[in-house]
Amino acid sequence: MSVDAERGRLTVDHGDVPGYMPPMTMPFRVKDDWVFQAATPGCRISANLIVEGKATWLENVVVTPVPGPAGAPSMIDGATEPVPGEAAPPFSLTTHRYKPISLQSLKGSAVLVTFIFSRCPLPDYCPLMTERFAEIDRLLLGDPRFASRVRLVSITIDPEFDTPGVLNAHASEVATIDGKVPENWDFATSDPATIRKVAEAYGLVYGKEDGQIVHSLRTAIVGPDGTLVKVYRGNEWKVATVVEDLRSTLK
Ligand SMILES: [Cu+2]
Repeated sequence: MSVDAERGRLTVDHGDVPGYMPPMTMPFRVKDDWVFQAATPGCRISANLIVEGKATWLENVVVTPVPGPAGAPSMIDGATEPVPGEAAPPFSLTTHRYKPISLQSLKGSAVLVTFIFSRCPLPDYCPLMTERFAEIDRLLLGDPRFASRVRLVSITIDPEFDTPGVLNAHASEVATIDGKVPENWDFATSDPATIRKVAEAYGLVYGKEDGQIVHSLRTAIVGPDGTLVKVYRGNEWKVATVVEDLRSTLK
């Protein structure tokens, strides 16, 4: 995710380290200087995590570079970290209900936004985001007045495949509460260029590698006035925290 040669650290969005820690985004110390030349945001690395007393670092690092211009588009094109307190990056998309949806049209509601794609094979990535959104919405719906002031939007990063129709089927499969997709939850898509602009404005890094979509995770709360309130990186965030943050956003 980022390279800090000066402090000798790589921030890595990593998978499960079995028996040691769950997937998360965090900085790791690396002792081999060459790594800081080879690694760039968006590249993939594999390494051994060494834990010795209170010191930890990565060893046997292998860097797989970001696909160049000949291959898939670079994953770091334009991704910027959005800033809470500023106006949230706008979007104007089409939902799985074949209706237009824009951040502007959701003014007055707190909006919880995340990025997913229907074919995501990694259980701790998109499927987990969707599971958590369902859990959040289930909690919200227990308090209908609160629920009526919150909108959930899951934006696909695989728009070539995830048409409104595909998202419609996907939502009925994974996002139903009491037998239907809640009214306040939409899955949204658009053309690839529009999606890339929106996703990158929310800090998402993604691209295709060997036909697979490789991506980071971003979930954000937008306040009823369109201000970006919170951005949760990775998948470490808790349902209870988000519900709490939504409540204080609407206070
Ligand atoms: Cu995914």
